[in-house]
Amino acid sequence: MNTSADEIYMARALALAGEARFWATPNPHVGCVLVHEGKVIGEGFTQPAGGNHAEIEALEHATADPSGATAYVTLEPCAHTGRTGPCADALIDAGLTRVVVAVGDPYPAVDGRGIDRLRAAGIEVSVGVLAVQASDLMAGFLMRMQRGWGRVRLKMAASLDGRTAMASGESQWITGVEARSDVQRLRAESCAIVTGIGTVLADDCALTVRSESLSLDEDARRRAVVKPPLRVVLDSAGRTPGDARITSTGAPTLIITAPDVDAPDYAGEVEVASNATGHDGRLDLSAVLMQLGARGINEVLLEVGPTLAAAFLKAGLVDEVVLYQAPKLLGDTARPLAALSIDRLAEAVALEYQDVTPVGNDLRITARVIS
Ligand code: AOF
Ligand code: ZN
Repeated sequence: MNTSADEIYMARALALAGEARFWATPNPHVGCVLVHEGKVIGEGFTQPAGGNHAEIEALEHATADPSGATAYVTLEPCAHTGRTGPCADALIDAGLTRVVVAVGDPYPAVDGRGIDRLRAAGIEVSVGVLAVQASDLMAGFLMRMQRGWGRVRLKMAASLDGRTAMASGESQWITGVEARSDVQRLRAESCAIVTGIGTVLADDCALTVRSESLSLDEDARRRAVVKPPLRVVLDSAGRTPGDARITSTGAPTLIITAPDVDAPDYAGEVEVASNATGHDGRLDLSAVLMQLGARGINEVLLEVGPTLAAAFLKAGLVDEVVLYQAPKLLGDTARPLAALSIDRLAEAVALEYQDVTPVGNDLRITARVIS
C-alpha cells in the first residue's frame, strides 16, 4: 500500500508524541505537526501537566502564518478548559482549514466534542490516520480511560533456560549493562513502578531512574527525569523499614498497606495509604491498580518477585511481559514463575510476541498477554 502524505505527516506527529512520553503524565503524550502548502511550519508535543498541549506548542513555534494550514494531531484536540484552554478553539482561531486526527480522545470532557467543534467551525476533519500506531503509543492512557487503570507491564529477567538466580531486584542482575540501561528507559517511560515488600526487604532496591544510565540523547535524558515515576510498595503489614532506600528522596513513594496498619514515619516524599485485602489477608491487586488509576497512572511497571508476578498473572492483570533474556544456562536454580503452579497446558498464560530486540548481549522480548 502506498504511504499517503497524511500518513507521512502523522508519522512525524507520532514521533513527536513519543518525545513527550516521559513527562506528559497524567496527560497522554500527543504530537502535532502544522503543514502549509507542503511545508512543515510548526511542530510540538505535550508539555508537563499544566503546560501547553501539543497543538499550542506547534502554533507557538510556527515559522509562518498557520491560516489555511493543516494540523496533524495524534489525539483529538481537546474542547474543554482543564489546566489549559481548549486546543480546538486555538486551531479555529489560528485559521486552520483542515485537521487530521489519529484517534479520538475518550476523556469524558472531550469524547468527540473537539472534533464536533472543529467541524462546526467549518474545518475539514479526518479521523483514523495511523490510528493503530497512535493507540499503541497511548495505550496506557486509553486503557485508563476505558477500564479505570492503565497498561500493566511485567518486567522479568531470565536465563536462556528460563531460570533466574534470584528473586528480583537490580543488584543481582544476570543480564548485561545494556539491558540494565534499557530497564532505566522502561522505568522513565512508566508512571509508577510497583514492587512488593519481599523485594524491598531482600534487595533494598531504590527503583529510581538514573539519568546517566539512560542511552538517550541529551534532550530526551533531560525530559526523562522531570517526572520521576511513583514508587509503589505493596506492603500489607506495613513492614517497609524507615530507612529503606525506596523511601529515599528524589522520587515520590506510595506504600500500600492493609486497612488499619501502623507504618513507621518516613523522611522522604512518602505517602502511606491502605486498600482492601482478600480473604487471604493479601492486598486485592485489581483494587490496587484502580487506586493507581484514580491517581492518573497510565503506565504501570511491575518489578516484583516471583510470588507477586505469579499473582498478577493469575489474576489476569498483566497486559504485557518484558523479558530480558541472558545467553546463560543456569540449570537447576529458581524458576521465575514457579508460583504460577500450572498443571495443565490449558491453564498456561498465553502471550503473543510483539517484539524481539537484541540489547547488548541479551534479548529483550516483549509479548502481549492474550488470555
Ligand atoms: C490535547 N492535546 O497535547 C493533550 C491532550 O487538564 P489539562 O488541561 O492538561 O487536560 C487534560 C486532558 O487533555 C487529558 O486528560 C486529555 O484528555 C487531553 N490531553 N489534549 O488537545 C494534548 N495532552
Ligand atoms: Zn488540548
